[in-house]
Amino acid sequence: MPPTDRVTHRGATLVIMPTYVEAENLERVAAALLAEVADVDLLVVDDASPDGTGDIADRLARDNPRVHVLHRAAKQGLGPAYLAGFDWGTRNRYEVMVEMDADGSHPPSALPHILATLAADPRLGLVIGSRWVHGGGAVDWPRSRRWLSRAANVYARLALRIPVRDITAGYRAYSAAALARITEHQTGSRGYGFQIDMTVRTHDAGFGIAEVPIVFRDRTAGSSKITKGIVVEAMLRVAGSGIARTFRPRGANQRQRALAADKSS
Ligand SMILES: Nc1nc2c(ncn2[C@@H]2O[C@H](COP(=O)(O)OP(=O)(O)OP(=O)(O)O)[C@@H](O)[C@H]2O)c(=O)[nH]1
Ligand SMILES: [Mg+2]
Repeated sequence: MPPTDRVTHRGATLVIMPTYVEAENLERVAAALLAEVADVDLLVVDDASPDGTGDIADRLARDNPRVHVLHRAAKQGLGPAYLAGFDWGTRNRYEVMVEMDADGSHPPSALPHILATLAADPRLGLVIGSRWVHGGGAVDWPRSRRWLSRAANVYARLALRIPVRDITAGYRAYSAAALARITEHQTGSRGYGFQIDMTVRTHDAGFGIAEVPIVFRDRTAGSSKITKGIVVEAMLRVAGSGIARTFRPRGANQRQRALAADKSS
């Protein structure tokens, strides 16, 4: 049964948590979030996980009015799950929407800082919980994975010419105004490519982007859904958008930014 639309959430914050086979993690991670940050609601977007994650989400929603669940019929990847979550959040009038993994990698203790940063500057459309700014990091990651993430970010930053240190990060908060501009015609790639594409769209639409440090922890239970295909998809997308941005008419980005600034003033 689709969740009913409500109009009581204008001005509020929704944390969207996509899940696929996270039965070992969801309850603990949701409880930590709701305890740590009093004034956010949680939407779990489950893609028919065969391990009963969706049933756990339903029970959490029954027990706590702050929790909502969107069930989708089959596993379709991270991007489409988030787009469905943003759509639900927009229809329910949330003004800030947060992306957060269900595996415990994203510390809820960092969320107040992320939200305060977004609220403090109306020019910002996106605040990223960043591993690769001063004070951030990834503990218990093997050195090889740390370097892979850093190298991917350097590659993306150079190819896209965007001043963001952690463009693949999955812990981030968007204003509803930015989402309204950037989700149009977004089809949603499966993983890192989605995060990169959304960051580029935010930047090109003229919204500011800030990064605040987070310390990312490797998942301690359940298994990763990241595949080689998702990594290759992201690299190809970066190459494609890098080339497209190179050949865009001079000043196109600046014109778009000026337009956004006009609209928001
Ligand atoms: N709804 C939905 N959620 C997904 C899908 N793929 C991954 N997720 C969820 O998205 C979040 C991130 O996926 P992870 O596998 O943890 O990706 P990651 O954090 O880059 O990889 P690890 O560091 O290995 O955990 C988790 O909460 C997953 O359960 C999907 O196809 N549909
Ligand atoms: Mg993870």
